[in-house]
Amino acid sequence: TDATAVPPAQKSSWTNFIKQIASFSGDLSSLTAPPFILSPVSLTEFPAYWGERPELFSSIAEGVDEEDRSVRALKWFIATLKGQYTSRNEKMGSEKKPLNPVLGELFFGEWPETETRGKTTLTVEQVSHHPPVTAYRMYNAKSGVELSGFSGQKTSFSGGSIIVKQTGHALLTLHGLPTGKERYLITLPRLRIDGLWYGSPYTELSDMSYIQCENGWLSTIEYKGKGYFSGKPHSFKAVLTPPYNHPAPEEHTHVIEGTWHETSAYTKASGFQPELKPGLGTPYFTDVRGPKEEITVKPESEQSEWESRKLWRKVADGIKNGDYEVASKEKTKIETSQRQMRKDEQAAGTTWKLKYFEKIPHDEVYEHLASMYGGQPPTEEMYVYIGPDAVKD
Ligand code: HCR
Repeated sequence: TDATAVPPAQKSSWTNFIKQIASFSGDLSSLTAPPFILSPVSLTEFPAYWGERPELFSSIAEGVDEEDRSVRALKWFIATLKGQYTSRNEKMGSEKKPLNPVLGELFFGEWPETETRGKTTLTVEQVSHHPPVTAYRMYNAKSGVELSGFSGQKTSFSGGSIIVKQTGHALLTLHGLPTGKERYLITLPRLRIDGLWYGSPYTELSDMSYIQCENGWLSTIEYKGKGYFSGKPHSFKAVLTPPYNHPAPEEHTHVIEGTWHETSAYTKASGFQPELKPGLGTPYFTDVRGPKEEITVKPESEQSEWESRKLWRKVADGIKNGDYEVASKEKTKIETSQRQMRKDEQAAGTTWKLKYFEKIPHDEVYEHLASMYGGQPPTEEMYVYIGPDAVKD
């Protein structure tokens, strides 16, 4: 077999890279990859995938009851997966190695207000460099829907694929419902990066992830790829179950099956029949074949030196223009200045201070919600948003 997607001049460097990955477990970001696989986009931009269906996000709060809101939360979550996991393949031809954010790197953006929705804003901060950890907060003030979370990766190599265990979690909070606030824990699927040998990596999801609402509704999402139960890539099956003390659990269990990059539909929706509800009335549960809305970011001339696109501009241009010498020279400049900052901090006995988030070692909301369905690990840290528009309720 031949690594067909690898430019001839980079074949040996690609083979070396794969060998390095295979003999190494941990933080992939520190490995040097051949130019053809480099992406000009920093990992701090990735949380924007959560917001690319802004109507679905803000309308979670419009659900008439807990069951309806849980359905809407699941629908929005599934609809984000295509962007999260296949958009690099669509835009750049394959999964690529994102730029490894520096500590303190920031990314801001918004999905502007329209007639049908309020404005949704996103704040992202890189809270750790090695290993990379990204904290984010997305908020729609009009509907009171907020998502906050953090994202890290533990990687290993198995059977020719990179296995990525995602660390971190997200909390979805609906503020200001007539019944008070309602919180949901969202956990993240495991990734397998296949197609490495051919030089055209793509991401497949595996295992399970959960959306646990504090009032007891639980979505269990099972991911399968090609060759497993449906034989189709990017398949999933989601089961939404009512709280344990619900009087009619069977009639209120929802089952949705399909592919997360195309369409999914109910295979069981007895009782509640949300597909008949206004606004949810399509034969599909999710249909993400149409366009999504990318985040709006203010021009670089108005950005600070810490904002991702401005910070990486010269490196990104080098990668885009195929001028890898420039890219690597500019990357070295950024890394050198970062090392100097860490040295200065050490000498002064200080540490880097986060700007928009505060780290807490144990997240009680996570602990409580994970214990409801036996989620692992039993406890986890969290980065709490402390920006000027933090919601206090
Ligand atoms: C694993 C990955 C970096 C992390 C990316 C994450 C998990 C980040 C959080 C997002 O919400 C979802 C997401 C999607 C990406 O699929 C995932 C990336 C895929 C590749 C990249 C590696 C660090 C790069 C490996 C190098 C390969 C492509 C040769």
